[in-house]
Amino acid sequence: MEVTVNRARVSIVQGDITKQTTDAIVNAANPSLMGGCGVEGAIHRAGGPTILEECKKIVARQGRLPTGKAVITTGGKLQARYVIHTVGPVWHAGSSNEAELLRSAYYECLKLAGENKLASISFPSISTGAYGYPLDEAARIAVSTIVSFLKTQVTTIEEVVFVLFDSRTHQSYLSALQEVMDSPQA
Ligand code: AR6
Repeated sequence: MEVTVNRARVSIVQGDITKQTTDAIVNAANPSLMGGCGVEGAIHRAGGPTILEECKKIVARQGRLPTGKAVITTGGKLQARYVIHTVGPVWHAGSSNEAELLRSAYYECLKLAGENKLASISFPSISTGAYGYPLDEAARIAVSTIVSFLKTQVTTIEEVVFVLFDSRTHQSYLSALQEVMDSPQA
């Protein structure tokens, strides 16, 4: 599925984000930036050790990455030139400002991509794996944050791709994008 928002394309595909050819891919990291499982493990495996080396330097300089913030490194051996690392919220039954933090994670990645004059970026489904965020709610937040950013911000970004690993997640994001595009404010 693909839609146009302002002049940018937003698309939803099922697949492996490490194979994407966008300028940047986003990593659903943890605050240590030292690697992990899930999409983070896949990105470090495919991208090689230079990504982790840059992450270590960032942590030495500015400390652990707070939830909802983002930093950028090389893409190493990936086809994407950059990896933007962000930390989504751990789900605590909705009692810990999770929605706002998840919105912030997406927003900060887009902002950083624009500051680096990137034209295209791919996102995984942040927080819905090990961090346990309910899928449909997370998909709505992800999609609506991207659509509203593209509508309201001056940016170099021309293409945003959601790359979802499994069919349930893929379906959830398709429904969320349909819902956002059908809503009167869209
Ligand atoms: N491409 C696209 N999506 C993927 C890939 C891939 N190659 N591999 C997994 N996913 P998770 P989180 C999906 O757990 O919930 C890590 O250990 C996966 O199916 O990677 O934000 C970090 O170090 C799911 O839909 O991220 C953190 O400690 C989605 O990516 C913690 O997990 C996110 O799942 C972050 O948890």
